[in-house]
Amino acid sequence: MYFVTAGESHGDSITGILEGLPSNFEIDIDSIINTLKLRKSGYGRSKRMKIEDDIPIFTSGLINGKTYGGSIAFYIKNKAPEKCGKNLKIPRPGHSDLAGSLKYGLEDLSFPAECRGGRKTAVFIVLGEIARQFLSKFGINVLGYTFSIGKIYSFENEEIDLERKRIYAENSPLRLISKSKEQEIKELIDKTEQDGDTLGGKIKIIVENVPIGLGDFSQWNKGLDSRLACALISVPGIKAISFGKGFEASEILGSEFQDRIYKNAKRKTNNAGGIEGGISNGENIEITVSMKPIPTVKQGLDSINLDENDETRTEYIRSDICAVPACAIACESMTSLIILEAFLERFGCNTFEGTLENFKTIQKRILKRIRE
Ligand code: EPS
Repeated sequence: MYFVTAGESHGDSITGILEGLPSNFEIDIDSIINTLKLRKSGYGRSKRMKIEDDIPIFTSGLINGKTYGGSIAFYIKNKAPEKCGKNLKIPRPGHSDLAGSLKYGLEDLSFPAECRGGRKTAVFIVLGEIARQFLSKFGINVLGYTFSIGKIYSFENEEIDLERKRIYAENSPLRLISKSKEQEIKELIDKTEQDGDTLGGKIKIIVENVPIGLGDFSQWNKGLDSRLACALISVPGIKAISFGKGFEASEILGSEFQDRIYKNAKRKTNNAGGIEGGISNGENIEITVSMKPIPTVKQGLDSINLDENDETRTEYIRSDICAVPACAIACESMTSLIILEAFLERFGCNTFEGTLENFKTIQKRILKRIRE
């Protein structure tokens, strides 16, 4: 399986291609459109979200909504009236403006961010939704949700199952899994907007019912955690990733941290976050990522005019105040794509039915070994 994207945030359209899905898998396009709507609707998003429709147009790879083996290609038309290329001369700290333009010798500094900006997450969400739908046929559920915004952490209700958490998240303007702190966070976003500033936050991603054996221990780049980390750090704004207890792990003794193994390979803790030695161990995969605040800020930041090398302040048109809820969906999508890639390596066949057969046979073999 392989996926690529193309397009600019203010260009004609943004595009995605996904290849390597087994045939005879039916894609639910309405559900993809619904997730794209959720991506736009988070509290703190920019006025641009009201301009865009975000409807994917599929141009290949599907016959009557079902895969047949050919690459799936689609595009989302941009509606924002601005044309690509703003003749930007003052690089915005935190964007790819400076380093990207110096690298490629660009006079207009806007193009690197046009290519790498947050709008590309719409493409990843279409790709990721296809992956999430595929995985759900095998009982594997993936959810990304907001854990904190700024310094405010939402209370986590551990009692409810992942499907209930999804219902909460999809009905929350902040993609929280409980009502706790919702009002406080909204007020923080409003105040930050008045101050002409922006906010980041933390996102949790949970994968449930993960089969044992996804990813590999043989090479540095084959580990499931290596691949998830690579994909998640590519989401615009993500600056840190941790699996399971993550950063806390360095403060815990070895005897406490390790997830002890009991009869039938059962565990009572999941400090490792479901991956040991680069391979899924059957526990939930639990990841936390940290998103930095949006780099375009209304109050302006110190920078230079690159043509004149004069110190000045950045210019402002508009920006999101907080895009953590949208980013949580993008992280869910990237996780779904990597889990599906590893899933197809282990169980994949040319057809959906063949994949299901492989899955059942291998799962049966593993369960027999640990249950008998
Ligand atoms: C973005 C800046 C804003 C965001 C954009 C990402 O767009 P604009 O420059 O047009 O105001 O709204 O995100 C999207 C358009 C989107 O669909 O997510 C940036 O600087 O990366």
